Amino acid sequence: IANGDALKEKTLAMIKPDGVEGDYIDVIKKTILASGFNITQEIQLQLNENTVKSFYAEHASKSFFSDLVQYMTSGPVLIMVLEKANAIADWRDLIGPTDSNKAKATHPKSVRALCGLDLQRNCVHGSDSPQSAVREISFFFEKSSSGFVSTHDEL
Ligand code: RTP
Ligand code: MG
Repeated sequence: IANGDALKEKTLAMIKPDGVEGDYIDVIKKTILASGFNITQEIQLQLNENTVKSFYAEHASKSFFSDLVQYMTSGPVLIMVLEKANAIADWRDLIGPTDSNKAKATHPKSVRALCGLDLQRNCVHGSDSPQSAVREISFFFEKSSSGFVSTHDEL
């Protein structure tokens, strides 16, 4: 393939409220860029309850769902679209396991080891499959005549 762009893949990354509050935006972005991703879109938002419930709809029946909604609405988040070959799996590898304490024990170089606090407050999100990535990118961004625009109110 002559054009390397054809091999690229996009994923949705988010720095969650604890990551923004803890001043981890710059170090996480540096890690992202040093790992070969391009950041093609970014927006800082204050999510509301309905937005979080819809975004994390797959977890609606879980015991932790109401805590998750409270956590994700507790402050602004930074949402980014990351692009590179194998972006979806590579970003999941880079962030590490869901539980930040496990990340610290078994994946000490991961983002969640660096900035996560516990099982819930794990500072970052990543799409978990190609289907999730498409859904999540179009959840927050849509194509318009002027390029990609946010479908939510910017903070
Ligand atoms: P994410 O979707 O945010 O990238 O996280 P993940 O795939 O690693 O984990 P997932 O199972 O999708 O869970 C979504 C988020 O819910 C919170 N959580 N709390 N037992 C608990 O209290 C619990 N388990 C999960 C975390 O914030 C997790 O990232
Ligand atoms: Mg998940």
